[in-house]
Amino acid sequence: MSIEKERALLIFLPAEGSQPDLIARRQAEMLALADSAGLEVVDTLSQKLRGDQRQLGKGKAQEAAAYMAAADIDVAVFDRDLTPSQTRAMEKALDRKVIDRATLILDIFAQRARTREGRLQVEGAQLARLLPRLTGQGTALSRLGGGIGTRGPGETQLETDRRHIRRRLAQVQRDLKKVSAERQVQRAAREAQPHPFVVIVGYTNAGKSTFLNALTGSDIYAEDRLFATLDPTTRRVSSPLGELYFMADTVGFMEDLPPELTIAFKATLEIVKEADVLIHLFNVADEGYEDRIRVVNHFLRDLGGEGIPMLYVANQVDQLDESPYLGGLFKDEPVVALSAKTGQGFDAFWQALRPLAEKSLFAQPVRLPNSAEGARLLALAHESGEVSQLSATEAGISFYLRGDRDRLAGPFGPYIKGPEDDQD
Ligand SMILES: Nc1nc2c(ncn2[C@@H]2O[C@H](COP(=O)(O)OP(=O)(O)OP(=O)(O)O)[C@@H](O)[C@H]2O)c(=O)[nH]1
Ligand SMILES: [Mg+2]
Repeated sequence: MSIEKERALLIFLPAEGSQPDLIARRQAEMLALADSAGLEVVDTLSQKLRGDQRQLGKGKAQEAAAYMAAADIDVAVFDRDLTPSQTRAMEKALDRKVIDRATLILDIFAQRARTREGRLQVEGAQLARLLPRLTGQGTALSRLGGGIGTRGPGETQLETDRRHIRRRLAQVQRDLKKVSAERQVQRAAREAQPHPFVVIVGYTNAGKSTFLNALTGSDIYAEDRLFATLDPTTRRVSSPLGELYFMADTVGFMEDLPPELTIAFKATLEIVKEADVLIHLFNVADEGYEDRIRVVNHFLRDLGGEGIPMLYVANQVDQLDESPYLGGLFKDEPVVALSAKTGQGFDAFWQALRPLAEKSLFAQPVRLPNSAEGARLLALAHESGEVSQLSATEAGISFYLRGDRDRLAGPFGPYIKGPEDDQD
């Protein structure tokens, strides 16, 4: 079996009037995607779409077909989503396998998925994408299902039909439910401890994993590849200021992610909703970082992350000659500049994180009455928070309580001890 990379021609079809710098960034991103998928990009071809043109023109297609044959290119990769009929038309015109942007991204995810949950989610996305494309098209099916090489769920689908895929999809969804029950157990274990839960989010390849590694001294997989991380990893981190946090790394976002994929990964990304603080990390050395921040914020809104305190982290400042001006971007939200690689700016990061994390924290002196109700609440305090400086007098049971605000503020709010009741 050959381990040679498949040789690819990238095809860009920018809409008329697209900004040149946007096109350039999009091309760079597509190159990185192809590279991350393990393709060897031999060349790129670009044609501006005119009027209601949706597809590579006939002349251009002939040119591309001749070139691909001469240069021994196996696959044409389009930087856009193609409908099944567009894919078939292009495969015919180019006489080569055709892959669109969504298939490419799904393929990268399929290669990266390590955990059971990750694999199930990717398979679910691939099946969901395949289903509406199964319209009894004979041979086209093998190509659509295949992705790059022979990966993906393609092989079994070759000799099967829609019903089989539906059945498999239902099974995947059932399995995912089971896995998600396991995650609930982990979540309960995390919530039993009174440390703020901090979730790092951002565009793919911004440096999220590198940053979490730098904070914890662990070695989560980080690489100059898109979608290096698929599965969230949670670590306990202690700050130089003495606080303890739970911090999680997440899968990166990207413009135009296939919708099947974002639906499939909703389960994994549930942790966004559970966060006490979100760290939105971006690569400030990247020219298009403002657009990327917007893309990520859009995903966060969809995932229920709105309203959670957010700290922006401008990463990779070591790549800039001078410190970046960030004032114009963020209204009231705090931002710190740092380098996950060199460690510069970390002090400012910890300082900025503390007040945000405290918003999620209940940390108050309380006094409970000497009654059955007081005893019940004391048991609850021990169970859901951290109790210290406990003393019992005739005036009541006093202690200092620390823990998750959502859990503690309700029951203990009425018993917060004010300065005036200090005589006990
Ligand atoms: N120069 C420089 N490179 C960095 C810095 N932080 C991360 N990198 C590099 O950026 C690349 C991507 O880093 P990752 O940590 O894998 O990025 P990520 O955000 O986790 O990416 P995904 O998991 O793919 O979403 C790696 O090659 C890192 O070495 C930094 O502060 N400075
Ligand atoms: Mg990562």
